Amino acid sequence: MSEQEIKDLEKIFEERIANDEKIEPKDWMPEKYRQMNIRQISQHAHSEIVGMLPEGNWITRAPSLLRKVTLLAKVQDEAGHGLYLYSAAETLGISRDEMYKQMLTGKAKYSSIFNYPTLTWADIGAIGWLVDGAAIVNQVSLTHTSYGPYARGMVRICKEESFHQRQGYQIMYILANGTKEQREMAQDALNRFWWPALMMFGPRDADSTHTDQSMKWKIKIKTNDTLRQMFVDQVVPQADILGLTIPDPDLKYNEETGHYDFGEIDWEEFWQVVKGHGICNKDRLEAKNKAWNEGEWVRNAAVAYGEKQKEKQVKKAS
Ligand code: FAQ
Repeated sequence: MSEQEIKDLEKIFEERIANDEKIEPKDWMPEKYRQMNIRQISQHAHSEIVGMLPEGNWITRAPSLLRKVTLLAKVQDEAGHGLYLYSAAETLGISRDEMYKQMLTGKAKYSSIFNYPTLTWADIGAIGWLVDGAAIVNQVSLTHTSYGPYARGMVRICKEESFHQRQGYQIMYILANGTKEQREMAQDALNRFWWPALMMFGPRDADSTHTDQSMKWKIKIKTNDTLRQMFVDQVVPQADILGLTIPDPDLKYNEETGHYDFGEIDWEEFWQVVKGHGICNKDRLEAKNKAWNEGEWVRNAAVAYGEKQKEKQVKKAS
């Protein structure tokens, strides 16, 4: 393709973005746009898949049969989200195997939040309320992202995440209105998950590598700081209803801006976790590698079954 032809295609692409048109898999797109989407969508998929581990840890210990089936269904939903997202990324020309290997080898990132342990049952409530809550704030904005398959995947994922958020909040509500020990357990979970939940939105806008270009191409619709503020504004009144205290002495409603001001995030901790030095980074990757290795026979059996079915169809047709 000549330089002029590429320039013309770039112009058409930029116009389509400006007009809020969705970019579809077979459309022409700049290579950088393709790569940025692969990066974000695959990291998002890895987060869903690794995110099954902290909650999966409590399935056998959930306090009742109802809690057990609900948690089981939630964790299965997260697997489904991972699969939609891998499929969306595959439409950009990368294979699922390649993405998965990037995650297993620690080359690809996944959300920092899943490197924190789940120590008590209240942590399952805090994850549903805060982690799914933060995920929804981010993902509702991503339903308007410019890449069609990602945007459509987000619509369905958000519906399921809002159910997850409610089940988490309901766990917190029951605990917060229970015995003294239960209230203390709920408060302790909030204390440990509050700051990591705020870190899910990524570095400050001023320190973010990708935000400017992502916003230009409408891969991201809102910046990290904007989404973080939306989350804080949404969650503070919810904590008040629970009668729990958000562990931030600087948290205060600002009459002038109409938003809650909040304290400084420990960015040193954030980058340590992102770089692989969080409490559970090593365990998470070990668990995923173990599952991958031990599941080899299942994958082989599925491929063999698929081939047999194909042979049967060919025989029928001939
Ligand atoms: N953790 O330039 P930016 C869920 C990395 S929800 C780890 O600002 P960007 C649901 C970033 O990748 C959680 N790494 O990056 C669930 C980049 O590294 P790179 C997943 C982080 O992309 C609930 C570098 O720092 N949601 O799973 C984090 O513009 C319960 C510079 O940062 C999504 O992925 C972090 N927190 O903005 C499942 C949503 N933050 O690639 C189970 C889609 C930043 O240059 C249970 N993603 N980094 O090596 C996004 O919206 C964006 O990618 C952000 C980051 C906002 C996460």
